[in-house]
Amino acid sequence: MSNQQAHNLVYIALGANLDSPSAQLNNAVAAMKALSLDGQIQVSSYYRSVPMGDVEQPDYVNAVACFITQLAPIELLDALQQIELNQGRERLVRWGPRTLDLDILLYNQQTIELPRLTVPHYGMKQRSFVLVPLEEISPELTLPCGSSINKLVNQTMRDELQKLPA
Ligand code: PH2
Ligand code: MG
Ligand code: MG
Repeated sequence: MSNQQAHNLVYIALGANLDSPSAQLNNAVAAMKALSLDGQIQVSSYYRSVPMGDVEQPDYVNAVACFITQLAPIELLDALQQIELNQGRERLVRWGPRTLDLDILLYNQQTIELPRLTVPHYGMKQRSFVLVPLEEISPELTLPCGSSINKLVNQTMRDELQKLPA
């Protein structure tokens, strides 16, 4: 991309519900440091959450991370999918159990509509396991649609999650 900025602030949702989910998230955070311009990555607490959707499966551990990257959106998607594969991700059932899911939530304030990638993430405004950790690391955040994070989060959403000890 010709007008790609050198510094892009990105937010990533992490989720896992197989093979020691918290350890999967730890490994993913370590791997994502390589995508960060300065090697720094900000990570929320880990939250236990009941599975969304109709598939019977174990509870999830979810978190949100943010960092600055020089990668273009599709390069970032490729890198995240490689991390998912490295950690044993198999795409069997839509919304089914997985060792690791890394979803791009936000890429600067950009709206992206590509065959492989929609940003902001299409479901993020409805999901407690995304919004609550997002608010934890960025309480002042405003989404590209103009909604501020603290207006999107409510007590019902907080009550749906169990914060895990650090
Ligand atoms: N991810 C899904 C389907 N359902 N439920 C929770 N609680 N957390 C997730 O990350 C999640 C889910 C597919 O991406
Ligand atoms: Mg995904
Ligand atoms: Mg997902």
